[in-house]
Formats: sequence, C-alpha cells, structure tokens
Amino acid sequence: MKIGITCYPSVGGSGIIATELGIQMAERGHEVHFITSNVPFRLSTSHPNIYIHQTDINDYSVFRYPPYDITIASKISEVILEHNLDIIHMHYAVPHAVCGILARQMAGREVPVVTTLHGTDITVLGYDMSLVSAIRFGINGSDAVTAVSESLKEQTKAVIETEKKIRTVHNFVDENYFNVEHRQMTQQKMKERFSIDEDTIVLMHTSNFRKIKRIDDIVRAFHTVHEALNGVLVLVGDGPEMNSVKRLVKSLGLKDHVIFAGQQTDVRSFYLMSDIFLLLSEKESFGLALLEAMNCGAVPIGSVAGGISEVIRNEDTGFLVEVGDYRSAGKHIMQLAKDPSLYREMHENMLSDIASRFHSNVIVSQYEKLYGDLLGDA
Ligand code: GMT
Repeated sequence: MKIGITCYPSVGGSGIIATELGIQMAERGHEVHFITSNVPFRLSTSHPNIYIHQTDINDYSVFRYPPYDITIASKISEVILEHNLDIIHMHYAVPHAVCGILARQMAGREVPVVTTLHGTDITVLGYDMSLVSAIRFGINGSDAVTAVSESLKEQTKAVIETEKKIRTVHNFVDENYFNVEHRQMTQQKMKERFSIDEDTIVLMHTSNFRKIKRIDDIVRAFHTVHEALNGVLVLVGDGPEMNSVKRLVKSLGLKDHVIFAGQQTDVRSFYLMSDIFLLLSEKESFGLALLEAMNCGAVPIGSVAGGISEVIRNEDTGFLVEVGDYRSAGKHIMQLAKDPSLYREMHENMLSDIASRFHSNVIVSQYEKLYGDLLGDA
C-alpha cells in the first residue's frame, strides 16, 4: 500500500505514534509518505520505503494568521496525485482530518481517509463550541475513525454527538527501543551522572507540563513520603506549569530532593533509571509515556483519568488512584518501596501484560487490517 501520514511532527504522543506507525508500515513493505510541516522528531533513521514531504507555512503579511490547514491540505493533495497514494492517515480530527477531506477533494481522487483521535482534539477542543462543527465534520467525513482508548471513544461520542463508528486502537510501544535490556547498567550510569546514591528510590514523571498533567499532585505525593523514603523525584520535560511546579517544590522544602531535568532527547535513559513512574493527570486519553516507562521497567502509579485505567491493571501491573488523591499515591509509593517482593511481582506482571496487549505487532496489524479493509483487500 502507498500510505500518506499527516501529524504534528513536534514532541508529543500523537506525533510519536504516527511516526512509529509509519516506520513499522515501511518495515512491512508499504510505501509511507509523511506530509508534515517539519520532519517528525522520532524519524531519525532513513528508510528506503519512507518519503518525507515537508511544507513551509508561509507568513505573508497580508495574512493575519499563517494558513497552516490550507497549506497542508494543498500539499497532501499534491502527494496523493504525484505518488498515487492508496490511503491517507490523519492524526487529530482538527485540523488534520479536515485537511485530509479537503485534500481528497482538491485531488479529485476517492482516497480513503483514516483519522486517529488522540485526546486533546476531543477532551479539550471538543468543549470549544467554535470547533465542535469542524471536529464533527472531520470525524463524519473520514472513512474510518480510531481512538486510542475506549474512554476516548466514549467521550467522543458524548461530546461530539456523532453516530460514526469509532474503533479503539490502543497506543503501542516500540519494544526494540524501550525495553529492560540495559536497565542495570544505565541505572548505574544515570545515578552517577545525577549524583544519586545506588540505593535511592527514583520516582519519575515526564510530560509537556500542561495544567491537565497535575504535576503538583506528583510533588505533593512525594512530599507526603519523602521523610520516610530514601527517594528522589526526577521531572523530565518542560511547559507552561514549570514555574509553578518549581515554586511548589521550594515552598514544600523539597529542593534538594527533586531534579528538574528539562527537555531531554534520551528519555529512555531516565525511564531505565526509574523505579516508579507517576502519571496523575486529570485528562489523559492513553498515556504513551506510561507505556514506554513500564516497558523500561518502572512500575506505574496513575490516576483513573481517561485511558490510564486501560493501561494499568490496578494492583496487578501498578496502582490507580482517583484524580487529585495524592495521599493514596504516596501510600502506594511507600508500599512499592518497602515491599521488594510486591515490586518484583508487579514489575513482571507489567512486562508480560504489555507484551501481550500493547506489542507493536499486535497494534500495527490492527491498523494494517483497517487499511486493507478500506481498500477492499479483506
Ligand atoms: O499528552 C499530551 O499533552 C500530548 C498529546 C499529543 O497530542 O501528542 O498526547 C495525546 O496523544 C497521545 C498519543 O495517542 C496519548 O498517549 C496521550 O494520552 C494524549 N494526551 C492527552 O490525552 C492529554
């Protein structure tokens, strides 16, 4: 198949999934065309089946706003015609599904449009009345729609009020890259790099530091236990809430126990250093970072928000707490830290659960089948 993919190429779960999916499709022998405003950041290797079509978004002074959507749609339509694409896969309902539908019209070809909903397009933008019609148009006009969790699927139906069939296709992990293979060695090196004692428990969180990630709760959970725990909290990433998190850390007297590592290209080494991964978001359609951290060996504590409870099996592969319940998160940190046999059991359960439910082969095959069905190969 000749597949066109459009996503936001910057750091973020949706861009990562779109890119990994393209790479895996290329490895399965399909021809993959990325049509984006920049080279997707995880696309570091060149592959004979992968083509990148980058389009500059102009900023002519006559336009008050750069015409991103129209430019991308126009580029997709050119690529459809030049490369005879069989199918186009759009990540995010707005703007990309709408761009895909427009591009198909511009090209004058009946190319099926697949749209994957990742979360923010529904859980945040879906509540913006000025965008609801566009989101509904993008969903209803696509030939197939997928959501990255059951929770996102149900929420989309409720918020967007659409009758469209939405299939759940979970996120997957690139197990060739995120795995426990060099865990011990990396842990040792990273601890040396950050001057962390060998027997100190490492707690970690990574995100784009948006308010919905509730990083304050992570800091507060750590605060409830830090006196009894020989532990350090490592925060990776950056974003709008950074200053407020730093203020909280200072006011709780945790400055010497929290490491702000900032934006990192090698997040894997941080996952490998960590014993416990925390994701206490108030909205989270899936939580790809959670999956990556788990496959690198860190046992998770997550909130019940959105798809997180589809990733973590409570008390089996990690712990779930109510949104805002940082005290329970603290208790679970202590349980894991003080009970090595419980930790080991959860660690093992988690690795085998990921291998069976979120293995790239399992999920990529679901997308491949969907494409095949749309093209009538079923
Ligand atoms: O988490 C973010 O803020 C980034 C966002 C994105 O658009 O890349 O991630 C969303 O898509 C990921 C891939 O499907 C999901 O794993 C994340 O849970 C989802 N984020 C939210 O729902 C907040």
